[in-house]
Amino acid sequence: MYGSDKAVDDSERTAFRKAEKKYKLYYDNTNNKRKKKPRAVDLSEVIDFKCILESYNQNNELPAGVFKLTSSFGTPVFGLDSRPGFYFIPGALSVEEQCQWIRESLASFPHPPNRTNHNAIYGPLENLFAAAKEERVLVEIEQPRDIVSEIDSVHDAQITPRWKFSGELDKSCRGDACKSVSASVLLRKLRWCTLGLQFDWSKRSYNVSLPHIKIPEALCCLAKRLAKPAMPPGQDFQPEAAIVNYFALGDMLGGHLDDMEKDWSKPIVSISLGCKAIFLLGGKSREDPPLAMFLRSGDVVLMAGEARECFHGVPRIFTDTESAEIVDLESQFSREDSFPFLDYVRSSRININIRQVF
Ligand SMILES: O=C(O)CCC(=O)C(=O)O
Repeated sequence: MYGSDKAVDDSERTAFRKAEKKYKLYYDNTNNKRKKKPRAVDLSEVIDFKCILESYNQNNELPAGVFKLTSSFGTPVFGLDSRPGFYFIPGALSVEEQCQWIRESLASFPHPPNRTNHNAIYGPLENLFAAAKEERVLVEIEQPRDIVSEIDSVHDAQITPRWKFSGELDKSCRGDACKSVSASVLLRKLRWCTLGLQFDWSKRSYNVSLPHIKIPEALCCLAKRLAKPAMPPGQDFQPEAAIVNYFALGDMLGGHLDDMEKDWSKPIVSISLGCKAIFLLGGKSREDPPLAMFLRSGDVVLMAGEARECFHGVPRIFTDTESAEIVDLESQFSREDSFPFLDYVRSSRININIRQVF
């Protein structure tokens, strides 16, 4: 036999990586781009809180290992015996609320001083969404030499405008030498945006010296309301920072811990919008086999206490009509003049996770 049991691929080494590999999107027929077919995946072990809620509403029954929290929260909040501090609220947001936060996530959150993944390359970008809607392009601003030398620190490069949206693509440029890029491509390539206190990914910490504005009041109110079932009695959640993740087909969020906040008794409030996804909730070690569960638009996850020490990630989103489960969103958006939200939401997922930092 060629190879041996010892020659295990690096990616298979931990239980968490194995699960990521199991659910991640792979294609059969990778040689022929047009005929690319997503590889079938066994979803029989994925926990489905929508079904759990339906059967609970019908006959008051819950599967083994799942409990319903006794709280005054409007809709049922479920927990898992094996993961104290983890709560799942299926369908916590109405369709109208989902549309509102999808709109905000695209049209207003990625606006300076909030930073996005594009800051590192382009500096702050004003009105990305409007520019995409107007089919504008981003062009580099010619900088006098002395200004260039003043903005070469990483910090300044992130807050000094170096590019601006203009009406025309620079047709003279090609490939890497290109100094213009269309706003709609940038919108598609938006991966994250940070609200409130700014998270510095390179240092994996909050950088309070970066310019920032408070999280919008309406999002604060929503987060406070949603956080209640996981809050220590008598205390109020104080939303100070949020990370908005944007997923396109094939994107995944690898297993990680959110451990840069001071007080882990306070929950992370995590809102799902758009296409359905798989969420993996591991244990305190990557060796612990994770539980897989579906996240649909409008679902909310709370992670507090011990659950803050659990590895988690999103290996997969589903954009095909049957699996994405966004029919209600589509009909709501179709009723309004909501181009290009509808297009975006059909092929994407957005996650807003809100944190108390101190
Ligand atoms: O997208 C999700 O549902 C999870 C997001 C997450 O884990 C994070 O941003 O830390």
